[in-house]
Amino acid sequence: MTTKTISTTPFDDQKPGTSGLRKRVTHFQQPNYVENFIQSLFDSLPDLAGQTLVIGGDGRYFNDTVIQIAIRMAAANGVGKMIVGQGGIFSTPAASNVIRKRKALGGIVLSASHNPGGPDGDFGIKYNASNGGPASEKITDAVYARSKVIDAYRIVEAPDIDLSALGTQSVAGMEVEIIDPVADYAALMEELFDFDAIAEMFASGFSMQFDAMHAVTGPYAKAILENRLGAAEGTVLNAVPLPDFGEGHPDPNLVYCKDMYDLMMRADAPDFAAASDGDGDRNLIIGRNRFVTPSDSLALLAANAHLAPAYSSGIAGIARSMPTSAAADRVAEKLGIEMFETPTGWKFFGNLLDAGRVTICGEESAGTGSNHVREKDGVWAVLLWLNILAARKQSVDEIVTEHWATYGRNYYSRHDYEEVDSGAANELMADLRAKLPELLTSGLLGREVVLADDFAYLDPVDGSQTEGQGVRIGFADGSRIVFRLSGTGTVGATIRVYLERYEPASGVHDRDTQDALADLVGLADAVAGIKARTGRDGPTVIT
Ligand code: G16
Repeated sequence: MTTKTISTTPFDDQKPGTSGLRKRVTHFQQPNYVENFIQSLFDSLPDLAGQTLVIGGDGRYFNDTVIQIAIRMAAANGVGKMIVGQGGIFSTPAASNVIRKRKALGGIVLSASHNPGGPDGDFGIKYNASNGGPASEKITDAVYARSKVIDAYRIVEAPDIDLSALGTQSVAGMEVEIIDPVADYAALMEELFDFDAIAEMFASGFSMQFDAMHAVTGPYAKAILENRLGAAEGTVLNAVPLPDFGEGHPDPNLVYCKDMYDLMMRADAPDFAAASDGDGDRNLIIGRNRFVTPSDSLALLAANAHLAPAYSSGIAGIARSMPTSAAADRVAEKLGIEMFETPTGWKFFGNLLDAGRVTICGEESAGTGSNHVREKDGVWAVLLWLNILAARKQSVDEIVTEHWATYGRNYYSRHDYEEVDSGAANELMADLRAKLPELLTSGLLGREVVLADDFAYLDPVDGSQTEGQGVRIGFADGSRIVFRLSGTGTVGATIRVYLERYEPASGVHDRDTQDALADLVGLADAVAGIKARTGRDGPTVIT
């Protein structure tokens, strides 16, 4: 088999976003687009020769094609061994676990997360480092810099490997090991949680639904919930991963899981419902008659984590992304542990987790996780919830209501304006930044403004500084509006408006969220002129 060096010319748009490079499938299908990005990655990993890399993805359209290309390129670039999930499958947290367990140099995870798939859908490539976590900006910046000047890539001529056959194959002398993508992950979950208590809860009639959305978590949820924990057959819905997610949108929120939400608001609902996204790192949690916001879920999981064996001696600290509500901060305060506020992007939690400063992390974008891997983890969040429910023997609604009575409630919502004109969105953000000093001195529509800045983060572990992470406007009563542009969209720009109002422990906790935040919605539009600038009547998605 021969190694070929193929001449190429650079693309100018291979800058990884919040979580890797995400584009339309058709964009990735341009000649050399995938090869350029993978070669730029390999060129940015100085210790690649002879090392082990992990590869797999969420099974979306184009997954297999890119795996075959990456394997041939790895062989040509001197990689020692590739570990591949059978069928090309790895959930993002399972890939993180395998990278750590097998002491790989890193891994290539193929996913566009919660974005739709199929020939006209989205695709993505991200790199995770040896700690199992998303590559730091140092690495992604290097990949981008390389992608702008690349003039050749290396690839071997070899037939496709058989992705379905467990065991070892060889590609131009490089070992390729195909492993069960579920086994190691399921074993890890069994170490972390009290499976006996959860199984007993199911045996005594506890009912749940888990919507895998025809995405990657189907095989994981079937193996763990139904086969190991004894949940009724059929608990896992849409369990078979499909290249186009059954034409669905694998984003576990109240828009794309509306049927599940409606079911859970009925008197005859199951006890618990959950869903996960394309690559299995996000989660949606709904109890009978109670939707749990991701920000509240983070706070609740942190406050109750000690009920699970893995966290029984307490948690070291909590981290949340800046736009996530401050509900978890109150838990950290009560527990007397450190609390960190980081920019959006799981990569910013890695150093804190590696340094043992935090145990549990979470984001408003439906992500929670812990130090068991270096990614957010949808199935983990569901299992921790189940462990807590089994230990407390209360309903989700009771647990949430008690939590608010203890800590107060952070009414919270995110309004997204998707696929708006990029120029208009950038101008909106620039104008907001320019207004910040004046807001501090003059307030906004009669409301005193106590915080007006563009969030910057100083990483306490490695001292790196990250600027321009979102405009924050805070009011005297603890309410807050945050504006930022999404780093994961593939068309135009997505403006995210995060709204939060704190109601103390003694206050009213059963108001409708949108009603409770209505004044902030008005203030947000007044200061940013969103409707006038985007021509939209209202948000595309409200979560
Ligand atoms: C990714 C990141 C998360 C981030 C989310 C939304 O999640 O890993 O850290 O919160 O995107 O980012 P943005 O607001 O920039 O769109 P995922 O699940 O899409 O990989």
